[in-house]
Amino acid sequence: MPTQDSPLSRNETIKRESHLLRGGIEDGLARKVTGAIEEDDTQLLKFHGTYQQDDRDLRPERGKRKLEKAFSFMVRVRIPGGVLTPAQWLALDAIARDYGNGTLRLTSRQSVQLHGVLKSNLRTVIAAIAAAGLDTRATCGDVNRTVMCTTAPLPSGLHAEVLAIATAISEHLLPQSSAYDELWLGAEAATDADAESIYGPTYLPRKFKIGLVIPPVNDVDVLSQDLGFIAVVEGGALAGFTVTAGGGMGATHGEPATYPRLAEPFGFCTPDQAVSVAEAVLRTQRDHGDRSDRKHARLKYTIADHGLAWFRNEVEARLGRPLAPPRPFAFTHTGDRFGWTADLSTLTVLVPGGRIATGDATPLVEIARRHNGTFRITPNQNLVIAGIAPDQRGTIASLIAGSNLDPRPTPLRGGAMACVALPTCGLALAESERYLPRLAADIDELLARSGLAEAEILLRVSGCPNGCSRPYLAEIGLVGRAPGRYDLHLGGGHDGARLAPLYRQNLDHDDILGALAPLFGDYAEERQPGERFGDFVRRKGYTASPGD
Ligand code: SRM
Ligand code: SF4
Repeated sequence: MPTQDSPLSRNETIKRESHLLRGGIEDGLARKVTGAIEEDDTQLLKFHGTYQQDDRDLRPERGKRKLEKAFSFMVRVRIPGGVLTPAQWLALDAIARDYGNGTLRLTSRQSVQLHGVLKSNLRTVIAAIAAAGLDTRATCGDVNRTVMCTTAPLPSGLHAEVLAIATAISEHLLPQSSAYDELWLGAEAATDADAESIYGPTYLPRKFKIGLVIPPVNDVDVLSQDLGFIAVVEGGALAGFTVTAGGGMGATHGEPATYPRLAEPFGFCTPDQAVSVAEAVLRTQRDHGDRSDRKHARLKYTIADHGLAWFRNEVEARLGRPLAPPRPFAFTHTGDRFGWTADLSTLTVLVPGGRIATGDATPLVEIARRHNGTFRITPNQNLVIAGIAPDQRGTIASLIAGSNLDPRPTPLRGGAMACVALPTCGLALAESERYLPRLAADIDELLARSGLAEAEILLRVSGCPNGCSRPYLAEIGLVGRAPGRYDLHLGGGHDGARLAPLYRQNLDHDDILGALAPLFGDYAEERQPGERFGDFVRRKGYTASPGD
């Protein structure tokens, strides 16, 4: 736990001296001699929704030729609940084609990322995103990030109701500084005298994540969020939310003080109270989160250090009233349900690696040109095409049939997710998105050999222990350790309600298959009716890691 005397982390000074997120960004954008901006300003840029990166595939060659790294920027769009109109889809597609690397990347938090944007085009890109009625505010940085919301097709108006609350929370917790409008949208410089009444001048100690979920689906992995709202539905109507706090995935190899953690339920609120509860929790973390050690600065550590009862008291003090006790909840699954809904109004398709290559010929562009409903990005990096008009069904079905988007993936592939990792992620220790196709194909083959081709097993890969694909909640989770080497975690729940302990360390591809093959054999022979793989390995005690 930090003490009064613990020195503040460098980022705290950068934030405090930034004049509410301006820093030297303006000058950095203007400097033509480099494709990068000043290091301190890269921290501030995140609050505006963009990360400086470089193409790691090109590093050796550029290094040899004594060239600057191949710098470019990743731009992350804020899309509460992942819902886009067809016009917005077309706009993002065009921006990625004109100014990015030609791809759209659907993320594990229902956003869209553009990669490969040059510094000289950053303003144009963010302004074009604004022209499409979207923004990139607070999608990165020490603030509340994109708010997630269940996308699974539901038979009632519940989705719209919960999405509206997710959007309201997202809007309410945006930074108030006008730096974004000034830097990117050409607004007049403001004094911002009263700005940041919620965050204060140094924002949060670290990133903060919120998700809303409608059981029995747990597609947003609500227990991995700093703050979660689990819908309580009575008589078909939304009665309120059980509120959870203290989830998070990130860890660092060899540093046991960092760990993934599941959120705990601590209260209940009615729908109209959700925004104020979110603000009270955020203020609690603002005041008590660790500002000296960024590896200990998430809400999960604040709660682990002080206890849930202390935390609830702090939230209630900021809320000005007590919270009702949490209500029970149960989930059936976290994955997406692919294909058409029974009423043929909605189609869910697998997007391999969450990556969509853009261009006029892309079937999704053709669909967006005809579609009057919405696109919903799922928390598993897939896509729901919702509200399909009867006269568009045939066309949409045939456009999808001619694409890489799969409405009927194998059960394993359908439940698999990988983070971006190489070549753009500066923190990647191993491949992930580029590794998943080979890994999933080989695991599918193993499963088929054991007569398990239809087994629904949750597989997730991350290129480092930060866990951006939430691998610690998977039934089979792989966490990058070094090029071609992964730690294997086993035994998460199919419902996102149980962590997967470490099973084996530092495995290469053949080791991974070698470790899984006998487990699949046993699972085929010895599982109980309906028993999930994650439950089976826990029951059989396969989660120990001898020798590790
Ligand atoms: Fe993440 C950092 C990609 C969801 C935990 N994450 C990064 C960065 C920005 C690397 C960096 O800091 O330089 C990655 C950019 C890669 C690239 O080239 O695009 C990155 N994270 C992603 C995405 C794109 C993964 C994906 O393939 O979908 C997801 C974007 C979400 C979004 O749209 O907002 C993404 N990241 C997550 C999640 C999952 C979630 O939020 O549900 C987690 C685990 C949950 C959590 O936060 O605990 C996650 N990302 C991290 C961490 C570890 C944080 C920690 O508490 O230790 C980092 C590193 C950091 O913050 O220092 C990180
Ligand atoms: Fe990068 Fe690690 Fe996140 Fe993968 S898990 S995107 S490698 S930070």
